[in-house]
Amino acid sequence: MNIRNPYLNDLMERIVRRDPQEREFHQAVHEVLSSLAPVVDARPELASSGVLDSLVEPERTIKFRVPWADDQGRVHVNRGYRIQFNSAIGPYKGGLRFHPSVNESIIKFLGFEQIFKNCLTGLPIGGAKGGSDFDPKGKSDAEVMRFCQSFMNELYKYIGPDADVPAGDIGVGAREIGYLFGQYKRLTTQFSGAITGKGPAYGGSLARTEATGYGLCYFADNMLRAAGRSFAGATVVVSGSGNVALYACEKATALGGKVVAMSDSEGYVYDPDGIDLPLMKQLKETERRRIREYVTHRPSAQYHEGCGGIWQIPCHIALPCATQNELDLPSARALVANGCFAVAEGANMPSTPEAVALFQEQGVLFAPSKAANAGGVAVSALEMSQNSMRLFWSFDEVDAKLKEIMTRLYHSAAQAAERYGMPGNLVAGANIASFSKIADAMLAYGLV
Ligand code: NDP
Ligand code: 2IT
Repeated sequence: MNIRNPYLNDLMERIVRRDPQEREFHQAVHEVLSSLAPVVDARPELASSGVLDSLVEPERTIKFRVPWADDQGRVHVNRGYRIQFNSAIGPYKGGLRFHPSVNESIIKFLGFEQIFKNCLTGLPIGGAKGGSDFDPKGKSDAEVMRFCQSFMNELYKYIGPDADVPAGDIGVGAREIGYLFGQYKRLTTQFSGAITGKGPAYGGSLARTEATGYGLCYFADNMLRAAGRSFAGATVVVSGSGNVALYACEKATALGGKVVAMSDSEGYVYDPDGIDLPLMKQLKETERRRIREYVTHRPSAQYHEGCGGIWQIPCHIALPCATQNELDLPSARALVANGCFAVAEGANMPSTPEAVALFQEQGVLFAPSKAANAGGVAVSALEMSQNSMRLFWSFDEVDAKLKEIMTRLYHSAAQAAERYGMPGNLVAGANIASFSKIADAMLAYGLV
């Protein structure tokens, strides 16, 4: 789809021509550039200075091989990535994803989104992302440990507390972070805040585990209340059953919602009595099992094969918390037809552009991922602060700061949307609110 500003449209076309296979990256960039037309109209120097041309090109792409041996001694070679996208307002910051679908386009889209998300937190962090096409599923702890150590044998050269600070994402949780940080510490003889999401026993922030899911609900709560709605009494569907989904379920329930469905990559469960969260955590977080096993413990619940069907379940609020492009146009149509009035994205870019357009047309309240899921990286930045100060804050202190950050973030996106004549459009608001600050920092440095 054409972007109405000719400079931005030409830039988009050049990006597609340069790397035609990077579909996810194009999708993320198109959304941002489309929102920026009114800003570039008002400030033509943003086009003539080349700052936007620089913003869409990573500062550095690191791509490396990761050899590791399985428990039978067979050698496997995976591919590792770290894309250090933009350091205009702080050290590179962003998670690592271990999933067989990982490729350069996916890491690039995630790194690009991270620049704006991190800026929106109001904390001094640049944008990056990394990962590997390694699949931790079905691997023993010893195999995961050897993979993580091999991954870090290369990555440690490029990261550090003032340079680049990785964290978790899909397939990278507490176990992987422990192995990665342990190897970083061995290789560098430094105990520093070079990785976040660490265990509380070794420098991790309390509430980091909960932060993305809780932050999502704090953001959604602000958006709902501004429209005279709330979680109270609402039926909620949460896709995924990983870190973000579990704690979104926990906070949505605490705020008065009833979560009736969750999923994994194979299927979904529908529990009309409300998801039994302790059971779900036991199965997915502690025992790493498949979600289908939920129904053997809760016979009143149903299991359905295929994760996409979850959006057919009637709900008032949808929280997609699994992965990119999991919510397409037919799913969006089903949500709208069933009376859904709000969608808040816990995963990164879970709704396709067509789904987002439908929500906006139909007046569904829509919270885009780069704003709504910023709570995770915000608490990561608070972990960096605690590590630098060699201090440790209580759970309640961190949670209070998270709530304040998400509330401020909601208002800055809502106000930017209003200022540019698009009230309620939080997609445009989030992009505009973060872009100006990043662009100003880049302009201040001059052309390099
Ligand atoms: P986890 O690995 O903890 O959980 C991922 C969940 O999504 C699992 O239920 C998984 O199912 C499901 N899933 C993964 N890939 C697919 C797929 N291709 N199709 C369908 N389902 C899939 O990851 P997180 O909870 O950390 O991350 C979820 C999303 O949130 C991602 O988009 C991530 O980028 C984003 N995010 C994460 C943050 C964090 O702090 N962790 C911060 C901000 C955003 P299965 O168990 O079958 O693999
Ligand atoms: O997508 C994300 O914001 C994350 N995976 C969290 C990044 C971080 O550095 O905590």
